[in-house]
Amino acid sequence: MMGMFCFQCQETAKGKGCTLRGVCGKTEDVANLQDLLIYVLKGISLYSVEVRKLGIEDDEVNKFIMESLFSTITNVNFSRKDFVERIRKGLELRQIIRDKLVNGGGSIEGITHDAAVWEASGEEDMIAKAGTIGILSTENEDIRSLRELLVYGVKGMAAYAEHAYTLGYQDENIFAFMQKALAATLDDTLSADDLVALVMECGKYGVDVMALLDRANTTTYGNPEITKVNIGVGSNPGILVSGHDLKDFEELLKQTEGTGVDVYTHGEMLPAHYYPAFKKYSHFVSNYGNAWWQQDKEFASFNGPILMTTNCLVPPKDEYKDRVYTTGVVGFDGVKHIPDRKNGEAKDFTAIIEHARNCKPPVEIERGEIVGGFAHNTVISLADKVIDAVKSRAVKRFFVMAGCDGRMKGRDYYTEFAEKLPKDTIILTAGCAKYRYNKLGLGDIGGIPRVLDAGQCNDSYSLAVIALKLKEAFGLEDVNELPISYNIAWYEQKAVIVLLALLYLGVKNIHLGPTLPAFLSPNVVNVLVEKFGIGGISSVDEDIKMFME
Ligand code: FSO
Ligand code: SF4
Repeated sequence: MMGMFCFQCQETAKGKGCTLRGVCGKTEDVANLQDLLIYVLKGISLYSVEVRKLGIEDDEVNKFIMESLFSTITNVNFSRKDFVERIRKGLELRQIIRDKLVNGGGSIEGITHDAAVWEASGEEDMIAKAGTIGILSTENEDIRSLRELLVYGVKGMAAYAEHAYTLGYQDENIFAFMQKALAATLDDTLSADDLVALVMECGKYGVDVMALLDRANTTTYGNPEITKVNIGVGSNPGILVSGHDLKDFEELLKQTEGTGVDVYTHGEMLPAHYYPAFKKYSHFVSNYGNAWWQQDKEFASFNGPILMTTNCLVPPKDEYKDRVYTTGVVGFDGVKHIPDRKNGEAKDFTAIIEHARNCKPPVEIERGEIVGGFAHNTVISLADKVIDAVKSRAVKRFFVMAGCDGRMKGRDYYTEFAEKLPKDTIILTAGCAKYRYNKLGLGDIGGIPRVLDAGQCNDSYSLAVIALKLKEAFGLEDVNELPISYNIAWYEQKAVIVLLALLYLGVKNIHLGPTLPAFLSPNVVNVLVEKFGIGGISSVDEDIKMFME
């Protein structure tokens, strides 16, 4: 046994690192193969950065790096076979891009790093190699911390870039940054300050990628609208769609039309209800359940098949495993997978639709409605109302509580925090963190709901746009002068890019919980505290007092 080491998410074992098996369910071999895949991506990047200098943009490399990074995010892919295949393909691509560099007149002389030259003859070779290149192979704790912070930021960026790409939107500068950052993590001459600078630059591209995805989503599906979402069930069999991929969702809606099979959202797919393009489908019934980590119970009672378009997948229980379908970069050995689009045609969802026809309708677990759709376009159209409410002191403060939910007990904090907030405050949210308080019935202030849901985690961008617009409207110099506090919950690496994007936009005093990332060394935490006033959380009462002062 060679062990593993992963500390990329909030639930990492003992707040330090998973060493035997992931708390997420990731096995040792998969964890190590993921590390090796990242190593391969770094090796490819050493060449692709040089190839780009020759004016050559390699679409295949860009796509492969983006998808591979995405596949290593927490709860995306647990399949050993998928990672072995990706590493094999990666080594092939590394050779191709190397040849392009040579043929284009570039020099490979300086590219001597092991990541650029090692070879594997088979799976066993890969496993052996994986044991030598893990996170802990960077000995200096601060350099390791900054390298990993950068890699996790880039992983989050890749996920959002992939969603935009699927809708036909891409930005070569974003691909170039991902590759530059990956290559930089192999460079032993870079100081901690150099890496801090790259982490900040990562935030800039974080803003860009979320703006790109916002444009892709709203151009394709319209601007989210204020929407009441049913949380009950209908009487037909259904398909439950989870994850973040709207293109999959659209194609499934089209293919289920008239089949007698209803479509439901789960977790982060809830905001699909807010898009005008999906409202016309009468078989698009409701949102079933809560955040990702409750899927072990909710998938069981749903009775029908479940489509996982992205994270967060929890290793499925036997009781419903045969009803789970993965697609895109998601994978789990022994679970059915719906293949990618070919030649620009839609994915073929026939198998899951046929499966649904023979299933019982979902068991009702709750009834009622939740309201959402407060992305930037909607909130800005309500700007006068919002500004008046702030001026008249009817609204004293906004709380950005975007981010992720998770299993950890301490996350009860966020429910209690929302409940105890003074009644003249409004919560701005996005991501699956909202499930901690979106069913509490917190009321409204003069018609403005006290929980404004902008959408998925990527729609945290909307919250930043709203803050910047309010700054303008109030004629303020600095976004930090607004009556907005940030109490953000994080879980996986998309939250890392959201955080870096907020820092890039100049937001200060962000509080991050339920625990600070294990991958931040004490010195890196100090830098974040000194430069940005980043803090953790303490008790609900103390924190509310601190924020309201
Ligand atoms: Fe949640 Fe999972 Fe959207 Fe994350 S479902 S935790 S930040 O993948 O992506 O908010
Ligand atoms: Fe552990 Fe999180 Fe890594 Fe899974 S993703 S192995 S839970 S640190």
